[in-house]
Amino acid sequence: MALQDFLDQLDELGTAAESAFGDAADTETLEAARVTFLGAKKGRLKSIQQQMGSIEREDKPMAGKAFNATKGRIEAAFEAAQQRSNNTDSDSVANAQFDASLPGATFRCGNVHPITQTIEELKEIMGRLGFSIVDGPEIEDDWHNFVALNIPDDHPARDPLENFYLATAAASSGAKDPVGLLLRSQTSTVQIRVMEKTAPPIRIISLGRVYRPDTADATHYPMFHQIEGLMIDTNVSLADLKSVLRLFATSYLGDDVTIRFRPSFFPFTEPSVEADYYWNGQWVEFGGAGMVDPNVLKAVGYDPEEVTGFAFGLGVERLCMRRHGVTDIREFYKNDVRFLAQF
Ligand code: FA5
Repeated sequence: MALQDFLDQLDELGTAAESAFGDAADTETLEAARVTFLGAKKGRLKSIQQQMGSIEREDKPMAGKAFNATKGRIEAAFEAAQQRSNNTDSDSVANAQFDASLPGATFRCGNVHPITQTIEELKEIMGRLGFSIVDGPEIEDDWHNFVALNIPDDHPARDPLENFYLATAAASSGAKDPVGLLLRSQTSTVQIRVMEKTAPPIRIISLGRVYRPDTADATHYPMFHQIEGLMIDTNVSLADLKSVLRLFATSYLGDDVTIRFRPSFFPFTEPSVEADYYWNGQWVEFGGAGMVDPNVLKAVGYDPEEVTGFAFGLGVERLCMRRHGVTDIREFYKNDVRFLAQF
């Protein structure tokens, strides 16, 4: 057989195969076309291959090369057609299953985190008692977290093991005393910030995150929230503190709540008390409080002979736990929606 005739046949076969595969509308037609062109025994490609034996010896290399190229071309056309057919099939399966009368997929609505809900409620209760809300920074300096609160240099509350000092932020802050920058360990810092800028009378609360390197257990977490209250005026007494704290506790926890005050010590209050509530057979501490120490009043420029005041700092998580019967503070921060969706 002449080489040119062989090459012409190959070319014609390639074109015919491409068109047959391209036209195949379903898998049966495609399979039939595959058998016609690529069938192992009687396929048209196979029969052309058999004709190679009659080609002149010196033309054989060229004929072989052309044959392989055509084989590749036909196989590629088949694979492309097969791919198209698979896609169309899966589309048609999806289309067949789509039922426009079915209700749409429902989306679960998120809800407000229980601690955020508690914060909102506490603000509301204290708002009714005439306290306004102020905010303070979470990164604090030595002055507001310790010095102005009458916490001396050698006090254990300053220990690096009790605080999250910020080495990086401190170095780059340009603050007067950069070594002392830390994540605030209590919201009492806000008392100082308010008194520095405002003349008495004062009646504020501040709610926010505080940080302590406490090991997490059922009642402790290294990041938690406090509500700080401060009232400064002429003739404010410990009796006022007691009434406000009792009203606060019963408004949030319910009239049946039993609370008690224990004598305590805080460097920034004198006298100081610890407030506990009774729950699950034991007393749980929910906050500290006391009459603002005269040294603190002096540090912010007030005259302790003219004004007095009380302050308190309560753990928001502990209040929320009591209210909702949560026995482990860690549940609030596991981000388990099965827990969070209950509030
Ligand atoms: C203070 O932080 C004082 N600043 C409170 C205060 C304010 C006293 C104003 C006087 C005047 P204390 O360290 O006890 O006090 O913390 C107050 C409350 O925060 C505790 O009673 C407790 O309810 C809560 N609390 C303390 N540590 C944790 C913790 N790791 N996890 C969760 N709650 C905590």
